Amino acid sequence: MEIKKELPEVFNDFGEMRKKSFLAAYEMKQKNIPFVGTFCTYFPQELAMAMGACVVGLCSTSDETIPEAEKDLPRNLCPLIKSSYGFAKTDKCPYFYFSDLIVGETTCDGKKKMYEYLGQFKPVYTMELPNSQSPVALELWTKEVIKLKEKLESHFEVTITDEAVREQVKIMNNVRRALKEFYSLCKNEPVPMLGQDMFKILYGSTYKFDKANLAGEIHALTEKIQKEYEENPNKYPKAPRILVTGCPIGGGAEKCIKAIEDNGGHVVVFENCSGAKSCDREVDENNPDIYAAIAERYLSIGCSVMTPNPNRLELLDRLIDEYKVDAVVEVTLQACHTYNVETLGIKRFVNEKKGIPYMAVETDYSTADIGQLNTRMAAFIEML
Ligand code: BJ8
Repeated sequence: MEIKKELPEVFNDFGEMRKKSFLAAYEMKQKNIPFVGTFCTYFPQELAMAMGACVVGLCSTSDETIPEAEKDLPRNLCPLIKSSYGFAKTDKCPYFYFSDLIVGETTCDGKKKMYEYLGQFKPVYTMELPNSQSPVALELWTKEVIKLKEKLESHFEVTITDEAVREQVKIMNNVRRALKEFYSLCKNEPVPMLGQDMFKILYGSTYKFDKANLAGEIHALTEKIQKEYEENPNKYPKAPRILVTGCPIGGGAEKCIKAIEDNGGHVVVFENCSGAKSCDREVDENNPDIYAAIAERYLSIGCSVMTPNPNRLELLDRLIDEYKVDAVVEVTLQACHTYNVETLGIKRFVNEKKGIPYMAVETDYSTADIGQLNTRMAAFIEML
């Protein structure tokens, strides 16, 4: 595969992918392709893909529908939850509209309670995600993975074969590897692309529905960036290298990436759900029990809903070393208790174990704090 367009255009195309794919989704609906709407990285998407369904992320990331959501939900709730509920209530999200079934998981308290209300608008199925990664928890989660397969089979009146699941596992592992290879470009110093552009690809690729061809497309893009970098390695001058961690940061919260890079830093890696957290681990294709392999891989995601949450530290530890990170910025959404409480542990780990500076930013999807964000980032980056 060859990418003909110039890089800025490719980045912008991916940046617009959520909107651009509305039409593709509509066309798929016309062909009676089922849609499964999801809100979380813990959703084992290979199962829905194995019945030919399109899996679409429904987490909304704009403050447009928050006032409507606040008529029903508490104001001091995470903006991701309010925004997602607001889009469902006002029927403004085409992906929600197209979804035949919504699958949630018992992650944080706000999200799992929201799923109960989403049932007013769409059929909802909630998987019981344990909040730890112990052997007992894995046993429960493996059963939940099998129960999900059975639910999909009964809801859509289809049969999901083990072979079809294995095939989708291979496809998704290829996508994970390709994305990992892509963002690994930023191990280079100076960087070959901005964090803002890297994020557009990572986030936009989740709205590319043809997963079988996605890995090839990402490979081609990686090669193109690599080639341009070899020709012009100093396009972006050396700058402090920042790792971003914390809550998902699509949409309104992308202002934090911009604030870092407008004030002299480069985001070299994202640990969040739109970044390494979703791609780092693969499903073990050689495990004779493919459902156990899927359960094992998904349960190991290091989200703050887990107690304890050692896998987040393990991933951060590796990324800080591999990407020669100078400082960590943690972005949390207001009223996200699990991530906000975990900031203390992350700060201690980054400062004491890794010996580098750390800053936490609590934000929402509005533009109200952009001035303050810029001031704080400028001061932080100048200190590095
Ligand atoms: S695996 S990060 S997508 S739960 S920000 S709604 S935790 S109050 S989004 Fe998440 Fe899955 Fe974890 Fe990833 Fe609750 Fe926090 Fe809001 Fe959150």
